[in-house]
Amino acid sequence: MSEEEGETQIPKPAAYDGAAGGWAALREVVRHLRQQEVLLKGSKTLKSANQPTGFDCPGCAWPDPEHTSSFEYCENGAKAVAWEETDKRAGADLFAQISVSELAAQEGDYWLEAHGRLTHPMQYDPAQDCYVPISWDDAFSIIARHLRGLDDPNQAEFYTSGRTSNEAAFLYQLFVREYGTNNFPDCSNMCHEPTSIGLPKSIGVGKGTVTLADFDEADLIMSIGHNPATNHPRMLGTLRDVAKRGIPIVVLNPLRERGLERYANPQSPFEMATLSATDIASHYFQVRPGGDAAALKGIMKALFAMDAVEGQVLDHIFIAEHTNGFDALKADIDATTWPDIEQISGLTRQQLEEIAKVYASADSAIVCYGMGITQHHSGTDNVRQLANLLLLRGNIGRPGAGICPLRGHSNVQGDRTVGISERPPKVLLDNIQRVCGFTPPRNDGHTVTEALEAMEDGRSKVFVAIGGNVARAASDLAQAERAFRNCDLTVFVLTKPNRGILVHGRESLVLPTIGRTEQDIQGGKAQSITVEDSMSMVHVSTGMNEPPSEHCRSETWIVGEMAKKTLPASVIDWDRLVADNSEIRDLIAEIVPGFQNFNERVAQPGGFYLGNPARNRVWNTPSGRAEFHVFDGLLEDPACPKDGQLTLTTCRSHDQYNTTIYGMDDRYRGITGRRDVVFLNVEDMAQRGLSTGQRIDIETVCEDSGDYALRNMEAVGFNLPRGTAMAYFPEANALIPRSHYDRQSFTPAYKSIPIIVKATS
Ligand SMILES: Nc1nc2c(c(=O)[nH]1)N[C@H]1C(S)=C(S)[C@@H](COP(=O)(O)OP(=O)(O)OC[C@H]3O[C@@H](n4cnc5c(=O)[nH]c(N)nc54)[C@H](O)[C@@H]3O)O[C@H]1N2
Ligand SMILES: Nc1nc2c(c(=O)[nH]1)N[C@H]1C(S)=C(S)[C@@H](COP(=O)(O)OP(=O)(O)OC[C@H]3O[C@@H](n4cnc5c(=O)[nH]c(N)nc54)[C@H](O)[C@@H]3O)O[C@H]1N2
Ligand SMILES: [Mo]
Repeated sequence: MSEEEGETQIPKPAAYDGAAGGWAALREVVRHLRQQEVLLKGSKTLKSANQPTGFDCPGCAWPDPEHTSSFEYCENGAKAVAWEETDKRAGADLFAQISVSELAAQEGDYWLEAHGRLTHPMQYDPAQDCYVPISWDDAFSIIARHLRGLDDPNQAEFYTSGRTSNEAAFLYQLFVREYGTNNFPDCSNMCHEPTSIGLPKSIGVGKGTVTLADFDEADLIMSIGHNPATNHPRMLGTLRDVAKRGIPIVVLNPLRERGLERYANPQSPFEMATLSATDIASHYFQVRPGGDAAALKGIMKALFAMDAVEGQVLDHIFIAEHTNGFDALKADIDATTWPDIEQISGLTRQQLEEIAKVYASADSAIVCYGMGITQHHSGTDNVRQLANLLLLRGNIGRPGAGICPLRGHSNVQGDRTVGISERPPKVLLDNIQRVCGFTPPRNDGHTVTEALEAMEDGRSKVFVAIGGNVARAASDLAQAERAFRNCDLTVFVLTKPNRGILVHGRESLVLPTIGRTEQDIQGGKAQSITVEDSMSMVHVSTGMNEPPSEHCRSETWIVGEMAKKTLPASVIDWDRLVADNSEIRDLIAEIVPGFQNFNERVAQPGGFYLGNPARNRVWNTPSGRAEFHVFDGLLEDPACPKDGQLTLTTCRSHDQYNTTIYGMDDRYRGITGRRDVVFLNVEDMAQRGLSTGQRIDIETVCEDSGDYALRNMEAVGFNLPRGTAMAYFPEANALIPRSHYDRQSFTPAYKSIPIIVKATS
């Protein structure tokens, strides 16, 4: 730093001094229930969250201790429930009064969705530029007319967001495959697709290998690129128990996240009464965004060095019996130099050697990870580096050890399991053909990235979504908007209106559905659904609240009616299936591997464990062994910043659920009342003469043509590594060019964008 710069005042970073959780979390639960005018109903509803006879929390996918404890929800689960249970309505009158253009002119993602629950099926009327009520029957006729009119079923895209139940998702994929396409873009494509693509190549299965019980036996937890205090708050209870046992928790995260440092359990009378808290992370290393693969290579390099001196550091017996590719991995790591590792990871050799020591002294280790690993150009390679690290010490397939991807939406894993897949496994298609008697398509379908490209250039003409908000969740907001507007028909099955419905095709339908907490009566009987959590536990969920309007329908009913109208000669008896979810489960049992005796097994308290071959050291890879993976593209990552550039990562605030904004605070990062902020390293700010509170512009450095910029943002000094920055998604998606995605999984590189910042003129 020059002398001049040295004299510049370095701003104090934004921070939150309390522990995560505690009384502040309980106060927030009450505030959010009150805001949605459901304090009483909401409190009663929350008592059934994650209970044996209640509903599965629509928040995150972290498992519950056998769904049998008496009190199993968290602050952010409560926000999700309050948001769904709201007494507010986005009724037909709202849409009659305000045109779509006027709605679109409102700023931000909070305002529209805050109107509450959708109450009527609606159709876009271009003459008035308004959504107007339509009957369900007419809505299905419009969908059928468009789908039947296409030259090729592959001209339609069928999106799923991960709240959809196993039953609805299974019916949806059955309908779409009988119709004739595998175009199943889904939220997972923007999320854990690198896990679904990378892990099978390494260990033969695309899911986590641990269960909750493993956390009781682990000697080390590594927590890489996820923020549990906000996104999986019930996980903090597990991490607290681990920390209390004196087990090290090593964190790799560019941001100092409060919830990974200290936590007071709102469900611990002692911690609440004494205002005490538990330290979570034993070691906290602030890796650069996108620097994880380099850091992991550094840790492995240190392990190889230790093994050369001490022996017994690597599990040579396991490596010999169970793996392939060890020599190639070692050669690659030997050839990777410490200066490169230090520069790209932002961590020192000494720090990485320290992690290696902690790792080598743990008998069994679990690696937990989230979007900080997956949402990069090298997302799939990153995931496979994690597998490498675990395999080197035989940390897969024994108690207290394994890999633990933190899944996103509460049933995103289940949706995939029951067939929402653009590259479906052969066994699924064979079983559909054998059991149902129609020939499903065998070609690959589209991910989100491919679907939007096809929509933009006119190859795809119809977009149907069960849930979600792709137009805001995708990268490159301008391109996503062009893609939607270029469709002949867009169909949105939603609980609440979101900005996505304003970016619609020439014809457009908004169809209101019921949520997880609400009662679904079919065939005169209350129905239950099932979901699968992050740890492959499948269990029942039963809603009990009144739906918001008599016109709201369940997703299974909507899919069944869509199928009947679109495929009059269908070989499936849709009415029989829709009338009774246990009939759907019987069909799932025949078609989806692992679901035999589904109805019987899921009726047991806590449900059942789907199993995982890698957990038993059965490797479903072509070689029948676990595969070490060489990632030699470390230095070519297009996100590696050049002089004067910063690397931007994009994350969730504490008050949001993806594109749903619950409020404007980000408590654990010390932000109140706003979202138009960019977190910057305080020395980077000083060097650029910027101060906290100043307005700045951000521009992406890229070859794509287009205006990838956010202007007039507020600079906030924060504790993150030099050369890096953070802003909130979905606003920051305007900065992410469409070409920035992982070439293996098609997942956008939301977490390593090269940018420049300057004061707003
Ligand atoms: N309340 C709430 N719960 C949620 C959601 C929500 O929006 N709100 N979303 C759900 C969904 S769909 C998902 S996928 C999950 C997401 O859960 P997370 O994976 O926790 O999601 P992010 O907010 O994206 O946070 C990523 C974390 O990674 C860190 N990080 C950023 N870049 C990097 C990097 O390059 N390397 C490393 N090591 N770390 C990095 C960030 O500092 C942050 O702490 O949560 C689910 N649960
Ligand atoms: N920059 C950046 N972008 C990201 C990410 C990031 O970290 N950074 N994360 C990515 C990730 S991990 C994900 S998963 C995607 C999220 O992408 P999506 O899953 O598409 O988006 P959500 O915001 O979760 O969808 C919210 C909408 O779902 C509807 N909804 C809620 N509950 C239900 C229900 O029970 N049924 C139905 N039918 N509809 C319902 C509501 O109307 C609500 O408006 O975003 C991705 N985008
Ligand atoms: Mo996600």
